[in-house]
Amino acid sequence: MYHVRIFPKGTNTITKVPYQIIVLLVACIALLVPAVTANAQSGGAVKVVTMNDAMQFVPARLTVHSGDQVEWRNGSVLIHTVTADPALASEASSVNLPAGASPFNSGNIKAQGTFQHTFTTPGTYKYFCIPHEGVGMVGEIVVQP
Ligand SMILES: [Cu+2]
Repeated sequence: MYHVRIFPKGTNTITKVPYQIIVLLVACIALLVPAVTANAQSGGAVKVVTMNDAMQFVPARLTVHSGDQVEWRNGSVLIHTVTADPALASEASSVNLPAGASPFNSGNIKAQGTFQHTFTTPGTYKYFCIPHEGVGMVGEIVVQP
C-alpha cells in the first residue's frame, strides 16, 4: 500500500485545534443568524434623525416601515422639539398626521438629548420644532405598511 501523509504521525493536535475552532465558529453563526433574521422580519428597526445648529432635521424626509422606531438626536447646542400636533403649530402646513394617528410632542430636547417615537399607523407625517417653526425647521416621516 502507498500512503501520502500530509502530517506525520503524532501531530494530530495540529489538525484537531483548527477543526474545533471551525466547529465553534459554525455554532456561533448558527446561533446568530436566526436572531438577526427574526429581528429584520418583525420590523423594529431604529432610524435616526439628527437635529443640528442650522435648525434642520437631517434627513428632512425619512421613509420607514410600520413598527419602526425613529430616534431624534440633538447634535446641536440649541433646544429643539419634535412636534406633530396641529394645536401647537403656528402654520397649519407645518403638521400632517395620517387618519387615525395620534399627535405627539417631545417637549424640549436639550443638547445631546434624544427622543423616540414608534410609528404604527402608515401614512405621511409632517412635524416641526416649536422654537424654530418660523425659520422652517420642519421634517417629514413617510411610514410604509
Ligand atoms: Cu429647533
